[in-house]
Amino acid sequence: MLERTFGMIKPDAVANGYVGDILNVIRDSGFRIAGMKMRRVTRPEAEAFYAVHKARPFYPSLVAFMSEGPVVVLVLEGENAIAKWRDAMGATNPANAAEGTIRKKFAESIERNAVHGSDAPETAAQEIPFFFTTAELL
Ligand code: FUP
Repeated sequence: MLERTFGMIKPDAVANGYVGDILNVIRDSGFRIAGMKMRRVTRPEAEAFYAVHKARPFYPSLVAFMSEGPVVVLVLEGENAIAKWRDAMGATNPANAAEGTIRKKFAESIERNAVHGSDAPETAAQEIPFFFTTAELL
């Protein structure tokens, strides 16, 4: 099924100079880039984006990290794009991520883990319009 997913290159990976490397993985995985912008995530945006984790002990630190510097937000299109992007990302904790995955190669830690990807169609349907207007999807 042709799907769209929301992806993000997080502040650690942008600051570490990995934008190009991660875009190369996106190309090699066969995605079409339907939307892409560099911007900052404000603190209120980070709080809202990760509201599902509000009660978790790592939430304040996660919100601070996500708003610390520029990110690249993406809409990736392809067959089974949601699962395919999650596979390319690897496990949340880079220590558990498979060889060759983005997080294995580029993440610093479970928090500073280089990339985000929607985990289900319902999440993608919320996350894409959180960052993109219809006119920005090409
Ligand atoms: P993922 O979908 O792989 O990004 O993982 P989760 O939705 O479980 O977690 C969202 C983000 O919270 C992770 F990307 C990083 C952060 N996190 C922590 O900082 N510590 C944890 O123990 C778990 C998650």
